[in-house]
Amino acid sequence: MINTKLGDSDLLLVIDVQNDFCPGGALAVTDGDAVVPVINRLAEGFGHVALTQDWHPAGHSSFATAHPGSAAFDTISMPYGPQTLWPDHCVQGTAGAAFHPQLDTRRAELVIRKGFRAEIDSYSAFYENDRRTPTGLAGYLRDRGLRRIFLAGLATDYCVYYSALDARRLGFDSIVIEAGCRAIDLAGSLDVAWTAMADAGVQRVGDLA
Ligand code: VGL
Ligand code: ZN
Repeated sequence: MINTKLGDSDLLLVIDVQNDFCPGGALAVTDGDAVVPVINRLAEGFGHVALTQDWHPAGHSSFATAHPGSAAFDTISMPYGPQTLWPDHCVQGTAGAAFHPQLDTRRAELVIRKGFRAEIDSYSAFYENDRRTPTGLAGYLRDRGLRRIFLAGLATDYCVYYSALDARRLGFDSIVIEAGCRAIDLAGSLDVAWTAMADAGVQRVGDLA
């Protein structure tokens, strides 16, 4: 069991709660908007909250439309490894890239944008998909003395998963709050994600009281 008494070195990292990942959005996650009231409640218990925002330029290389002959959800080979292709989503400045209107962003201390380089995708809040180009979040957390990172948001099996693994890899305690997450679940990706997270020492809690 983890100690869920929250303190000053704990941060809630809210991943990509944006319109395009919610019902009606371009890359809608089933029931994605259900995380909003959960995350709003969770955030009240934390002294520190940070948000991530998927933030792609038009024509981004992760979009199927940028690869003639390919379709959304195909996997292609990129210089940094395999890349799933997505419908156009979270284009900078569009309504789809905005946070869900009911997400309470007031207490967020940091918004970290990712996926803004045209040639590389970024699932993780910490690194681009080459697993080497940092976003700067680790430095921020270290400078602020934040050591235990609780994660919630969209999607469990992509951006939450990669962020949770990287947090652990960087030496932070990493805890995924299941009630605050929903998954894309593409070809078994959710099971893969939970198994890999457990193997890496990422903790999983159903909810916080
Ligand atoms: C995400 C696919 C593409 C996510 C972002 O937030 O999980 N998934 N871009
Ligand atoms: Zn994206």
